[in-house]
Amino acid sequence: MTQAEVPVGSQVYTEHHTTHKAWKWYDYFTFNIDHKVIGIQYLVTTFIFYLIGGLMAVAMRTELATPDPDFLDPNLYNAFLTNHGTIMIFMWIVPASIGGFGNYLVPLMIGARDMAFPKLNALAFWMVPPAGLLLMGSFFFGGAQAGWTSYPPLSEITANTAQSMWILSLVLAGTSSILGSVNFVVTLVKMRVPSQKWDQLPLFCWAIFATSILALVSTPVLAVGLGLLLFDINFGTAFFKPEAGGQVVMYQHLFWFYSHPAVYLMILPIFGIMSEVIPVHARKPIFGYKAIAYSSLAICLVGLFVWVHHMFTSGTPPWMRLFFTISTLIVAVPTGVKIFSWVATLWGGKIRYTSAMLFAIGLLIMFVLGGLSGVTLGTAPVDIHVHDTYYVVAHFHYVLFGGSVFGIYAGIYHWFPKMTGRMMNETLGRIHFALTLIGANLTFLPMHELGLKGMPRRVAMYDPQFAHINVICTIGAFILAFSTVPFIINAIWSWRYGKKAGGNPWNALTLEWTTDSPPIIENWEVLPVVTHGPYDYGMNGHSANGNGYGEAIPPEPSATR
Ligand code: HEM
Ligand SMILES: [Cu+2]
Repeated sequence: MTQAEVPVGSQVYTEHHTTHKAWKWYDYFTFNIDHKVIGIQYLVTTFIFYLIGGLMAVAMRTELATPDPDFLDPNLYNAFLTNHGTIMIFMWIVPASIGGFGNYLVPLMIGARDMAFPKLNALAFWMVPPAGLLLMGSFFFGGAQAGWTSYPPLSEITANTAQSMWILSLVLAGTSSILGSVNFVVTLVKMRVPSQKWDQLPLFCWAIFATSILALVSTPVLAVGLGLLLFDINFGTAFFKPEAGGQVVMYQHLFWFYSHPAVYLMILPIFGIMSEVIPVHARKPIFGYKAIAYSSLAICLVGLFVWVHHMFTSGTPPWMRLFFTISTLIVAVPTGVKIFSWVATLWGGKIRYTSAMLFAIGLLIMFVLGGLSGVTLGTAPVDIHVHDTYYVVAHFHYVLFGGSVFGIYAGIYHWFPKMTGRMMNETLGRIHFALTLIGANLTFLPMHELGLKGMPRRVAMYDPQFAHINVICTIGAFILAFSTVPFIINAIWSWRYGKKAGGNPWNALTLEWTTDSPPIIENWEVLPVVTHGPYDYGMNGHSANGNGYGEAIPPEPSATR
């Protein structure tokens, strides 16, 4: 498709769709209302936060290489610990997967020209950088030190100004995510091309739909908890101060009612990415489309009733522990359904070991390991034993790093050609993958043992008996840090000089691949028509339409040789 030249910054909406061209680099620094610009703004901004949070992790691991506190001042260690966790969750995984991929892909996957509320969308994005700046700024006031959970009374007595900035930062990020979620729900319900039925919706869209509903239910509860904490710290109230009749445990309930579902806010969109990447690179229809779509909804529903598993040791009575153990284990069922469906999709597939596919397979391995330790932790008797030890740290890094970061990378390798019009370098991608897999396992696998042997988490100094294992973890952390180098080189270099991608380099069947790469400003010259399901690889009998969508099975792509 060729477009006529237009002056940059010209009217976004034109009556005749003949005059649009891709955006220029400086448009990415403005209040742009195109969902594709916003998606890339999210992805790049959050990746910068990821690097900052990663540097904090490396500093912590350097400190932990020896039992003594000899590298970081202990207060600074606490501040790094708190901000590392906060940044990784609230400034990276959540906004990258929902804000970044969600914004870029949802309208393209449903044949829409934009999100339902483009200005609201831009507003939601522009809340993220100030939220990050507030966090960074808190370091001028000692840095928030009470951990990413910020339990009172600790959070009410350490570094108050910094703690208040931390709260405001999270409230800002939470508001952004609420605005984004409203937008996704309305977009998915109202903006699909008329020919697209719900059961022809790509699974990534189903995932974003479920995630948005979950965010709408849970995020306001966090805002309430944090708001009350802010009042306690600054205005002399006593919601969480036991000496004045407040209840510390109430904070934990409010916090975990959001923050447990937050793990699904992180993982569901990533699951959505998996369901797109795997069938395309295995050339097979996804196994169990409906099971995957509905299991997202099931995970959301059950996920709202398990938060107390974080509070087994907070004076929770035994009958309640039993209830929350059971509900926690039930979540493993719909999650297992998804894992099973992906493995079944891979089974006998014509797998292309592209970087995207490698990261997807890596995710499967890491997530299964993290899921297993999760099942043990969800069981109250085990949790009581290893609570607040490195076993927990090992578990959540397997699911968060292995389950989320691997998925984000898979998504980037998969959609980079669509977003930039150019291919990424596969050799660098494989090096990136190998280093990431080795680094992550070297860092986090030994932590299981540390935890079982009793090393507490959130400490800058520890008993010398743990020293050897900690050295291994620290070496792993350096490998992990280094693993991002080939990725960054690859992304920057390929963006400018990579091989031209064309509209559909992977020969995929979902709608986003039916337009140019990168798509023109309003996505399509002529809106696409959906004639069959999104994953009909290798299936015959679907007639093609004017957009080439639904053509019989394409030949092996040139992109992967
Ligand atoms: C995107 C990936 C990551 C996420 C989502 C993540 C998340 C978290 C969270 C939520 C905490 C808990 C903070 C707290 O308990 O207050 C934490 C702690 C920690 N993380 Fe990460 N992290 C990630 C990557 C890494 C990496 C790559 C490393 C090491 C190379 C690392 C090392 C640590 C360490 C040493 C702690 C302190 C553990 C403790 O003392 O309890 N993290 N991380
Ligand atoms: Cu949980």
